[in-house]
Amino acid sequence: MHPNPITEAPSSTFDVLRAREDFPAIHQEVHGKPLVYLDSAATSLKPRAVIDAVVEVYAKDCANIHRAVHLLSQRATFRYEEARKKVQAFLNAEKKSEIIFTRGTTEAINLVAQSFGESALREGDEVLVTELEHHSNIVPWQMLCQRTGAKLVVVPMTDRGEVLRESFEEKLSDRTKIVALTHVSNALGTVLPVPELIALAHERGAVVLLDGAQAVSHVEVDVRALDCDFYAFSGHKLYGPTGIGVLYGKERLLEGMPPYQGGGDMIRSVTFEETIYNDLPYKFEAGTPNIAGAIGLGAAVDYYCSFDRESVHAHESQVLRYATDALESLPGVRLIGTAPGKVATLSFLMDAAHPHDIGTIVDAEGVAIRTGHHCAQPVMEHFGIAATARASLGMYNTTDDIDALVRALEKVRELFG
Ligand code: C6P
Repeated sequence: MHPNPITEAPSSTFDVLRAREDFPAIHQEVHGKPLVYLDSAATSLKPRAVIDAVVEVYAKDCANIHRAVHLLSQRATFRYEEARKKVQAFLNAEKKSEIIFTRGTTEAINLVAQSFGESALREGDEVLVTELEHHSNIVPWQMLCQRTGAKLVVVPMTDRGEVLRESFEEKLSDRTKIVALTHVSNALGTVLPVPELIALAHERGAVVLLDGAQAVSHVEVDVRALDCDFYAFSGHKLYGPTGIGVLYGKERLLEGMPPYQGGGDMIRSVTFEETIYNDLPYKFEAGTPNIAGAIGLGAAVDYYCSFDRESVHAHESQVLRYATDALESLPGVRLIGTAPGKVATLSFLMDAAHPHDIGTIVDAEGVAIRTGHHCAQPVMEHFGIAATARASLGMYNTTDDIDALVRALEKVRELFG
């Protein structure tokens, strides 16, 4: 059992072998080999506590929320709203009403682009993104620019995969109304210097959204210390269920934004003449939400916070250093993305084989990695490549996993020469 995060301080040493016991999916064989899971940037494995929480909702507290007086509905509503409080505390948001449940990061960004973006942007205004963004933090803004006549401006990255303050300042202007930045790059693992970029954007009066999909499980996130205006993340990359995510927004901004979708629960009253919208956060949660997903996300936050997060991050950094050294010493391997301070992700190429062939051969050895453009085609374009192989870490990975990856890559070299 892990300590209760509310009543007990987590231990300052991270016992990875003990943590591994919490993740049932790790303990299986694929293709007759023990699974080595190195694809947590795509989705993390789920601990038993999260699986149990979701099962319990369907087995016991199976009811719709905010709608009925019967006990099951009251229990489900209570647990859903408790999950919101857990996320509030996790992000250090000032108010529970600033936490909106969405389907994931993608929906959270689309919500801001459509609701805030359409009311805030005029022709000639600018939306600033970086070359490092995931498609989810490009396409919604492109669509918004098409609708409003605003312009999408891109801050370039360096060949190491960094975003420099000077390049950012150069692209920022008095016409910049929205700055949408990834906190951590999914393709390269770069951690952007978001505190200083947010401060610069605010000096110009722009509103800042951070895409935290890859950040929440690898770096400390405090939305008040960062002073970001919006923060988006997905539950499934934080050891939680798929189909649930979060949009944090400053109350002042959320209050002024029109609803994103219309339907049940987002209204206070409806007549054919007029609809009065509900208060925050319900104004942005139309229809029956992913109740079990939100409760499962609450369990994931509890689970993750039951560890001393600094020691989890230190463990991941140590495994990443080990992996970087190991891959750098393999002949014919080239790392893509070498920004100092990067986290959890290693993109690489091999002279011998195409990334998809690498992925297929290492899979036969039991090693799960992702190959392709990682929904970050502009990053690939920067390096003049179509795809990379990507190994990405979760808290449960060990240096043994990296040794297994290296052995599998040696097989690739043997086969492709
Ligand atoms: N990246 C990856 O393998 P959703 O799909 O809404 O949960 O998250 C989208 C998303 C947005 N921003 C970043 C930085 C991301 O990494 C992702 C998801 C996965 O890298 C799947 S493409």
